[in-house]
Amino acid sequence: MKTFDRKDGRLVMAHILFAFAALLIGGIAGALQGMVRGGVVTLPANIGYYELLTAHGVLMALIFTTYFIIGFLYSGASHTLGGSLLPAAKKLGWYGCLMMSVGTVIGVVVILLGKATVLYTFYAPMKASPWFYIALALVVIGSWLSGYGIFYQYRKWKKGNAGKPSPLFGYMAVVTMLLWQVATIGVAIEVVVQLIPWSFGWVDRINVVLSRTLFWYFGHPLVYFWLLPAYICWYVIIPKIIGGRIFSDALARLSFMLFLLFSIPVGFHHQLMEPGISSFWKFAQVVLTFMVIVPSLMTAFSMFATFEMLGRSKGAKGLFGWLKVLPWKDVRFFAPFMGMLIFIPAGAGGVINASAQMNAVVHNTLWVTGHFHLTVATSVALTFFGIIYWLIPAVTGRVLTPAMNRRGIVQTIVWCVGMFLMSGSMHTVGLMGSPRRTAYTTYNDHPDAILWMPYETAMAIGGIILFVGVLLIVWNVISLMRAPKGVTEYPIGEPADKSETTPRFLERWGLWLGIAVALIVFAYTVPLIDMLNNTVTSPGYVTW
Ligand code: HAS
Repeated sequence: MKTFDRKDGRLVMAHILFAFAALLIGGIAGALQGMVRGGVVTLPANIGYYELLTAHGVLMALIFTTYFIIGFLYSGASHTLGGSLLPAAKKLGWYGCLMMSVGTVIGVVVILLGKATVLYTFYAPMKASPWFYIALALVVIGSWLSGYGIFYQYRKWKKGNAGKPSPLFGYMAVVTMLLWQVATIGVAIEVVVQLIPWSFGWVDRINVVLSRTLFWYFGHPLVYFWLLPAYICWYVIIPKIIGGRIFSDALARLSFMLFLLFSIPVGFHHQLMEPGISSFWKFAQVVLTFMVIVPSLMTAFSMFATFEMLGRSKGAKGLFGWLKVLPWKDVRFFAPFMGMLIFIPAGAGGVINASAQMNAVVHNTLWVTGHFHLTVATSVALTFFGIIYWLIPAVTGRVLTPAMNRRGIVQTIVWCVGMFLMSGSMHTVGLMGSPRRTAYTTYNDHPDAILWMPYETAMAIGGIILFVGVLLIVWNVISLMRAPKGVTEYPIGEPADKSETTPRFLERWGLWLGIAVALIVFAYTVPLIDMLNNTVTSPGYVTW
């Protein structure tokens, strides 16, 4: 069994530990803010609800995810693209990590000082301290450096293995980081060209629609930057853990490429209710949004096929006979599987959001908060949690014990119960009109708002249960760091049909990047020209 390079393990662990520290602090902020919103507690006068909401969103959605993803991708690049990281790739990884950490610390301090209560989407014309935007820029630049490290490792592997298709994990890591590089250009322009000069007072006013458009150019592919590493686990790791095979290597690669093509030119589906964008371009981007659903449907098909093939090989009968042969007591499978299962209603919610007429009903309500707690905070987060039970032991030279495995199963169940209560209530009360991004209020005892109250209390109870889930996962991470010494395999699945050749065109990066750029140019050029000609601008506001 190939063991993991221990020096590379340090880089991976630095990212993973930072991610879980962010999860813990973000979880404390989340639990408090959830209890306030549910009317269960009131905060002391010097702590603001929106301040906690900003800390929660930034730490969970931006920091926990980015650190975990980079750590995970580096582990796969090291293991599958040559067995250890090349010195330049490792250096880039460490510089990236350092720069992101400086940015994160500055950002969190500024938020906690109450100088950047602008939520994780930092919409203008709410104006934060310039240091908040500088911190964000550092995080993004740091992540770029890490991305370059992965590209470098991949290029060198390709040079040394001319004519061979790259290992599936390495290929998927490159697509994920490529998507990230292209997507972050939007937010980098927003932060550097618009927000920093404006927050320093070098310019008085800001073009709001332009800034929001640049944000969502980044904000939607951001959700696939979260999702794709979870899909790497589903496609590559899960087949090995369950003792099965990857249904099709080529299908897996094609689905990743389709994400690169279709995940970026769709940001307007977050702005369907906003003025300043013509309905034609909103329609065009909604059509492209429906295209980005296709690779997720391919993933669902592929996962069902993997389970079905395993079932048949073990003599299972009937449509769902495969359910009986899956290793339910193995947390490395159980946690990601619950993520998959929950992605069915979570994804269906996304399809509802993307339908323009229905978006008018749900936009800016708690339904949307419910949607993203099912997608990123359940499907993605549970998959990431499932990964740590083999990743930490593999990269630190330890083994998972049965007690830790059991605690992992309990943690997964706690998470699902908490999320069912919290996200279920958010979806329901959102349909009843309860807005998102608001603190507790009964709107002067308005009869509609009174009807929302029981659901908001249920949300708070769900939030408290989820906080127990955060404590349990942090406990598990610490236990895994202290697990008995030994050798744990880095589980990489094999394709079912090894004779199936992977089409070469799937690795023609110039071609795919060219199509992606063409789609972006199509979807954004005319609307951006309109916005640049738009002279409606706004001064900044500090609303807190
Ligand atoms: Fe979304 C808003 C549309 C997916 C995250 N989304 C958000 C926001 C976030 C977010 C964070 O069109 C809020 C941003 C904010 O703060 O304002 N979303 C979609 C669509 C999809 C989608 C069409 N979203 C995600 C994912 C996210 C995420 C993934 C995070 C990881 N979303 C929207 C829209 C909005 C939005 C609008 C704006 C709303 C508004 O008005 O503000 C699709 O990609 C979903 C496709 C998924 C599927 C499901 C496939 C199922 C699979 C599981 C297979 C299961 C198996 C197990 C094999 C079609 C792959 C089976 C086992 C058995 C036993 C049966």
